[in-house]
Amino acid sequence: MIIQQYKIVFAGTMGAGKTEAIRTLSDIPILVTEALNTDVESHQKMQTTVGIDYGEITLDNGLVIGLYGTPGQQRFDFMWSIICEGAIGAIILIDHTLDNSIEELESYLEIFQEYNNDIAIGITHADEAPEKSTFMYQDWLIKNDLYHPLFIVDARVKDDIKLLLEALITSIEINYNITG
Ligand SMILES: Nc1nc2c(ncn2[C@@H]2O[C@H](COP(=O)(O)OP(=O)(O)O)[C@@H](O)[C@H]2O)c(=O)[nH]1
Ligand SMILES: [Mg+2]
Repeated sequence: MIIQQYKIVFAGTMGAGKTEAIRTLSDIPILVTEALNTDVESHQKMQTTVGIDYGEITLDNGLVIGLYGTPGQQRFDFMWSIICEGAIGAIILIDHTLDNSIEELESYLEIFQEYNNDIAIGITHADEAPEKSTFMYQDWLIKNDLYHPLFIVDARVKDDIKLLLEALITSIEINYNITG
């Protein structure tokens, strides 16, 4: 696997659409790598393997960005710091159909803000819970003085995920001017 200089990490609840989003965006067939759990202290089972998705997208300016999907389960959180190392930003996907979707958003933001402050949020599966309002996410962000870009997206729809990625890249560009 060629490790790209620039990487963006996809995180979020299980089934939210991380793998699908990477597949939707990637210019190459996505890869799933196996990572070995060597963190014996917090994880007894030495041989646990976890899947990490990998794809790549070439931006209009020719910049190639590696897209990394993190395992969704909380118990694999030791992996996140490894995957997030050197990432220029993160996309957090939250499944809107979850009863505790706000709490999930809060906890993923809390964790990933430690690694990186460039985060875009995608609320997925909204089509599956039309009776549940999606306004609460923006309200919650404002109430908590957070200004991450947030969109209601479907991970299967390329335009949706591109919008999310572009919002993230814009905020990264403002901070780092990576495209020079
Ligand atoms: N109905 C619906 N399905 C979605 C949406 N986003 C993703 N999916 C589907 O949800 C399933 C789980 O997605 P996946 O990418 O495997 O989730 P992951 O665990 O986050 O990697 C897949 O079948 C996706 O196609 C959405 O907004 N609406
Ligand atoms: Mg997945």
